[in-house]
Amino acid sequence: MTIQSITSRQILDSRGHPTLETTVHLDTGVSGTAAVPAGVSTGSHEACELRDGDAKRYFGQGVLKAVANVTGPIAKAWQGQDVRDQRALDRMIIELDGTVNKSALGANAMLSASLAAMRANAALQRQPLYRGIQQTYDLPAIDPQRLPRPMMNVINGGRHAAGGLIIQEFLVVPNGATVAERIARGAAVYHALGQLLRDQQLSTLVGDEGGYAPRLPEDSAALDALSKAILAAGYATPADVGLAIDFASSTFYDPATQRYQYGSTKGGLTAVGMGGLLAEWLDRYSIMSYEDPLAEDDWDGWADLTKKLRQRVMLIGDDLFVTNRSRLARGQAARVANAILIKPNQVGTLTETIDTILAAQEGKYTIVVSHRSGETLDPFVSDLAVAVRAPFLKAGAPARGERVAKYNRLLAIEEELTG
Ligand code: 2PG
Ligand code: MG
Repeated sequence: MTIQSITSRQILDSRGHPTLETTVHLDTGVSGTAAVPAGVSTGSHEACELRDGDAKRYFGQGVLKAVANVTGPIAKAWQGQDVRDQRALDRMIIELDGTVNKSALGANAMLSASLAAMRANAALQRQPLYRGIQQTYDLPAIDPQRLPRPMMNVINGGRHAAGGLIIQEFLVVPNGATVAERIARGAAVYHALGQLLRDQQLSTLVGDEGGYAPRLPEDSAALDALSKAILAAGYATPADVGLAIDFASSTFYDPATQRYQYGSTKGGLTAVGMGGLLAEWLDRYSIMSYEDPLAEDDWDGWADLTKKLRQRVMLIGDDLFVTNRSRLARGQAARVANAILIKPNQVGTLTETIDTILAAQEGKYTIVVSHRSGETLDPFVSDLAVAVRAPFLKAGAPARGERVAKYNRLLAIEEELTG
C-alpha cells in the first residue's frame, strides 16, 4: 500500500488549454489517475495555478513546470508513503510548498497528485471512489435516496460565451425522486429551450459549459426563455424544475467606484441597487439560488444582502469563499451567504476541500459541489458530491462530453447504490 512512483503529463482541457493528468502508482501494481480542471472567471483569492509563461507555447498557458513539480519534488516526498493516509500525504505537500497560495508547487500540480492518490487508495481497497472518500475522511453514511440534485447551466453568458449576456450562468435545477429522473427532466428542458430558440430564429450555438449562448435584448429575457422552456417540456416551477443564476459579479464590479456595471442606470448599481434587482426577480421568477450576486470582496454588501434575502433564496459564495476555510470562517462570523460552492482546484488538495466542506456543514451552509468551465472527462466531483452528501452538483449543461461525464457518473453511482 505504499506509493512507488508518480507519472504526470500535460493534456488539453475542454477549451483547448493545457492541464495535468497525474497517475499515482502503488507497490502492489494498483494505480489511480486524475486530471484537474481550470476556470476562467477565477476568484482573485484562489490558490495559484502554475503556468509556464512561455509565450511561444500555448500562449504561456503550458503546465510543464507543474508536471515537473509532480514528478520531481512531490514524487520524492511521497515515495514509500502509505497511500491510505490521505491527510498526511496532503499535509506533506502543503508543507513542501510552503506558501499561502500554493505558488511554489502550483495548486494544479498539487491537486492532480492529491486526487490521483485518493483514486489509487480507493482502487487498492477495491472500493468505488465515493466510498473511498467517505471512509478515508470518516464521513457520515451516504443516503442513496438523497443523492445530489444537478444544477444545469443551460444558458451561458459572461466570460463563458459570446452571446452578449452579462450574467455568466442561467441554470435549471430539476427535482425528482431519483438522479435518473432529475437528469431526464433537465435534458428535456434543455431540448425544449433549444426548440424555443430555433422558433425565434435565435442561435443555438453553445458556450464553454454546453449551454446555449443566444443574443438576447437583456439578461432577464434569458429567465423568461427558461421559464417558458420548463412549461414547454411539461413541467412546473419550482416543484419540478427550479431556476438558478450565477452572476459571477466580480467580472462586472468596479472596485474604484464600488459600482456594479449592470442594467441601464448611469454609472452602474450599488450593492443595495443590486439587492433591489435580486428581490424583484424573486417576485417574478421561480429562482432558488443566486451565486456570487455581489463581488468577491464586497463583504459589507454581502452581509446586508444576506440579511434581506436569506429566508427567500440560497445565496452561494463562489469567488467570495474560493473553497477556503478561513474565508468561509470570516463569512460565517459576519453572517454572509448561506451556501458555498466547492471547487477542489480553488484550494489545491482534497483534504483542504473536505475540511472546508465539514466547516460549512457544521455552520449549516448548503454545499454545492462544482466543476470548472474548463474541464476534462474526469468525473471526480461527482464522487465527491456523493461522498459528502452534497444536496447539489453543478456540472454544466446536459450536453458536451466533459459535462455529461459528471452526470453520467451520478447515474452509475445511483444504480450501484440502489441496485
Ligand atoms: C463558476 C465556474 C463554473 P469558472 O463561476 O462557478 O461554472 O466558472 O470555472 O470559469 O470559474
Ligand atoms: Mg461561480
